[in-house]
Amino acid sequence: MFRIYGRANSINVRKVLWMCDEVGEAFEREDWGRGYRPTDDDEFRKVSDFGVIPVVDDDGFILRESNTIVRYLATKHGRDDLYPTDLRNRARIEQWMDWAATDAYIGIRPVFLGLQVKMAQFKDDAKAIEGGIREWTQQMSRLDRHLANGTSYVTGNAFTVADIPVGLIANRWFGIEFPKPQLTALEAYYDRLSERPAFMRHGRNGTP
Ligand SMILES: N[C@@H](CCC(=O)N[C@@H](CS)C(=O)NCC(=O)O)C(=O)O
Repeated sequence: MFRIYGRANSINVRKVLWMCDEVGEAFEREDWGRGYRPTDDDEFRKVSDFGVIPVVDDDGFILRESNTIVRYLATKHGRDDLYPTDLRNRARIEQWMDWAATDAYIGIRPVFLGLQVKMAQFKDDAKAIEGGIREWTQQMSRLDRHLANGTSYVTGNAFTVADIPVGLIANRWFGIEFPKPQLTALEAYYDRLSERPAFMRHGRNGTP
């Protein structure tokens, strides 16, 4: 059995849920993390000592890091269409997954935790929120320019695993209220992803 540890409203758990749905991986899920049982609980630490979700247990094989889990599932299911073995096609996908987890995420954190979660540490920190908005907007404008060059998905004209983290960031961008420029290629991309039932279930489901 494929068991997912983590709350279903976490952006990183949602990558795994979306991917399971895409490849038809049956799973069971336990709620762990903010608002549920804490990840420093001894029971969680027996599974993973890193204190973050998601963690998965695939018949005794424990794995963390959401993007790695997404790629693991693609390979497990032989989905070369979603995660090609061709060196350059694969590298281009990984480039976008790395961007989503690093440069793109720097600005998102203070904005999401301050404006959406209203976490004590961020909610009154206008400077951090403003800085986050500036940084996030710059990154999303870069993504918009890339998409405006005529590609339907981030790596070309086919949906791949790269669109999972990037699509969830787009969902968060459109789901949180703050002043933002109109990014029409990004809007079109968001609507294109919305043709996928798995994205509607685990991404564009009302939770940013
Ligand atoms: N690089 C990790 C980041 C994991 C992470 O930061 N997860 C957040 C949720 S999105 C978390 O564990 N938060 C603590 C909590 O919910 O208690 C991954 O991609 O899986």
